[in-house]
Amino acid sequence: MTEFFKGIPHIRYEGPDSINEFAFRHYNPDEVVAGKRMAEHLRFAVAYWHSFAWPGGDPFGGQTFERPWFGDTIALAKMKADVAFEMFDILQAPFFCFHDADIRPEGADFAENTRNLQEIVEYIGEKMAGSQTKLLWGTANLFSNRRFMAGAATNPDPEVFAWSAATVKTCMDATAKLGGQNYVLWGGREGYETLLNTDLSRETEQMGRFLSMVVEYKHKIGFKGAILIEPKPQEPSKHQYDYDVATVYGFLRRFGLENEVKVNIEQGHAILAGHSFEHEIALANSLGIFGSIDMNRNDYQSGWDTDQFPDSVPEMARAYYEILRAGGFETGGTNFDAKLRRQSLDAEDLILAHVGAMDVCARALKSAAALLNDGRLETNRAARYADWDTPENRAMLTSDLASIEARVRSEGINPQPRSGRQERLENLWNRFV
Ligand code: XUL
Ligand code: CO
Repeated sequence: MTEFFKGIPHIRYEGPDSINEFAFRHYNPDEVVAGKRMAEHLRFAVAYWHSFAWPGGDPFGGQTFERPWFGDTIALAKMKADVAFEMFDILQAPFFCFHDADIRPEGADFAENTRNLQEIVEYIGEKMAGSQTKLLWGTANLFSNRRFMAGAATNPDPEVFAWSAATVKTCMDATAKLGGQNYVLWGGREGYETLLNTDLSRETEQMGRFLSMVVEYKHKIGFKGAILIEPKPQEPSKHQYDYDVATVYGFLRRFGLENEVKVNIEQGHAILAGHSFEHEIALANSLGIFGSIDMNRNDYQSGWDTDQFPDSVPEMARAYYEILRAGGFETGGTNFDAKLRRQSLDAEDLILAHVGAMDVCARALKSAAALLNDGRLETNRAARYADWDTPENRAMLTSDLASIEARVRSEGINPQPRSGRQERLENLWNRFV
């Protein structure tokens, strides 16, 4: 045991009436909801970077957190892993996620980075052997170091492309070794600051080839997990190429990868792109590329990615409703890509942030499942489109404009507007959340 979480009890389900802060009120892993254990529906993951690597800085000030494992040595990286696995155990977290740079010390060159990564992956592998926590996904940090300031795969300098490709190979190896269920690519610097110095055609071609190489390598090593792209419209780049789900789908089609790559949708990124979270999930589902979610919220006034823990059951219920309609997660899960506020210094804050977030998601899941089970929303939706199910109407979709014109004339078609019943449906929705 390390000292960090000393005195903090294991978190157990105690039910909605419990006044114990260190207990779940709604997340009951073994409770069956819509035919599956809650733990299997939600597939919660802790994000290594925010919880254990982030120092608490903001644009106006540096580190606020003082963690005994901060520093670039193997011994400290091992202490960080010890603390991380203690937290996973306290929370009964089913999964975690990491970037290479979160878990290993930064080396002087590529060879040292790889050695460090391998040593820590070995150590984490041993810890996982004695833990219930599995790896949801691994990824490479191709955005923090200054070498990536003009992008990774999209960099004008081919040496950065080479470094990035080599790094992703080592991170895919690490993810496969730890039994990861997905591999994620988030291209925070894959975009531009100004078009005045950017060759957009070259950069997107480079990015397409890079992604194809990732898919080829996945098959080469027999990695069974999903490759996921995480869309975000901007921040840190002024414009990012993986803007949103629709843009990513277009990109995948352009490079013939739409059956190979799915999306990891983050709530805050959806908001930054001017969408709701549920829109992005529903669209990904309809395109057959829904993979996983990063669960955090943005502050709606700030206009940037504040990565806060979720606190709104109604918002989350919309998201889980779409996830349930999509048939639930396969390899994906609910990754808390969320960080504490920089004044939340205590070890308790880290635990309670996750406890609250897990409870919010559990309540939302239960509401969404009850709504789906009630069935009225779906009956109404189906009824709204029912006229499309007649043979004559369906035939229009394989017809042509002239034939349809003839039909409108001969049948005297004269459509009458019908209510969309939005408020009635909102009233129904609100009875469940
Ligand atoms: C950044 C972000 C990343 C990705 C993984 O906004 O969400 O942490 O989830 O690189
Ligand atoms: Co994210």
